[in-house]
Amino acid sequence: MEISKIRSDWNFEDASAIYNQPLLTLVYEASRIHRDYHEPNEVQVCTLLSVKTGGCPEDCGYCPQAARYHTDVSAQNLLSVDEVVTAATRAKQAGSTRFCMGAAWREVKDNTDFDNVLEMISQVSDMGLEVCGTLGMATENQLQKMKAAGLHAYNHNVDTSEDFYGDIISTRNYDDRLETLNNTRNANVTICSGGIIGMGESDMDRIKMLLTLARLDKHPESVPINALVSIEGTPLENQAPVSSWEMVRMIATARIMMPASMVRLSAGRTEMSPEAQALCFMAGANSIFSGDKLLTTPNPSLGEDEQLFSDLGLYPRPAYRTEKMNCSPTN
Ligand code: SAM
Ligand code: DTB
Ligand code: SF4
Repeated sequence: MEISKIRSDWNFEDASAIYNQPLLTLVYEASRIHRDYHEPNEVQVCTLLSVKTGGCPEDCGYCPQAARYHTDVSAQNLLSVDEVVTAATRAKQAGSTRFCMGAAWREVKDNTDFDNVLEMISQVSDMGLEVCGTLGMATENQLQKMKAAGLHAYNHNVDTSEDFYGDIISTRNYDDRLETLNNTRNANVTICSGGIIGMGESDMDRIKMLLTLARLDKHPESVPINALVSIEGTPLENQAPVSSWEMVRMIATARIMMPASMVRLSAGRTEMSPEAQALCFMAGANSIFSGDKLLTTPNPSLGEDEQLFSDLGLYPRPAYRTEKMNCSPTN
């Protein structure tokens, strides 16, 4: 069968028809496309580290790190370069090939904290890890500096549809988000952008979010799909948990629409059975975060994930395999 093409001309009807298929038909199609572009038994293991926690001025309704909500997270200053290198060394020893540093900032500022982050990027990149940063809004110039320091990817999630965005966040708008993604592309840093399900959005919002990403001239090289981790003290504290079927549906649709991208099964795995996670891998997820903490919330333990990999016969993906991928449309 002919290999599926990479397209940026998706419309709502196309995306909706894919998303609304019976689940097993959807997973079958996603799995077939997954095999055209990826090794089906290879899953990248990534580690997150919050290098600057809490005290954020933004009002993202899901986030435990927003200063205005009363959550268990207390604000901390930027970690030292040594602390970050120690964490990255541990992550590498535990099998991670990608290391993502998160900061609870609205935007990157040109100050000494940023100089320190550049040094962190440089040292972690010298260890052979793919370095990803998620530091809020950033200019092209700042991204160029991070690129020169060794940054491989910048994570900046669109989170949901443009229509629903204002229900979740009021301190910035969708265009701000898209601008940073554009700056990332222009600085030649790979894009990591996805979203969260379970915030009260409709199926239409989920489809529109994937359309925003899949209609970019070049698809994001990396698409994290998160289930909301509902946090006491945030406006979304009482959201009903998403079912695993919804994660599978979202992952499969992302895989079909963005065949060459890494689709990352991100937050929410503590609530998923091994069987449900296996179905996510079948549907095209090829990355997880490992270690018992995401940024501030719990994640399955290393031991549980080793068991999962062993039961399913999965093996970790080496760093920098993205060079082989091309997320641009084929004609
Ligand atoms: N401050 C930066 C920003 O917002 O871009 C970077 C860090 S922020 C914590 C990174 C991403 O984590 C958010 O865009 C959101 O998608 C995800 N996130 C935050 N809190 C979450 C939660 N409670 N459940 C699921 N995902 C969450
Ligand atoms: C992404 O999409 N998910 C990760 C990463 N990008 C930065 C973060 C999930 C955070 C979950 C909430 C927390 O641990 O604070
Ligand atoms: Fe949380 Fe990032 Fe929003 Fe700040 S900008 S509240 S850290 S998601």
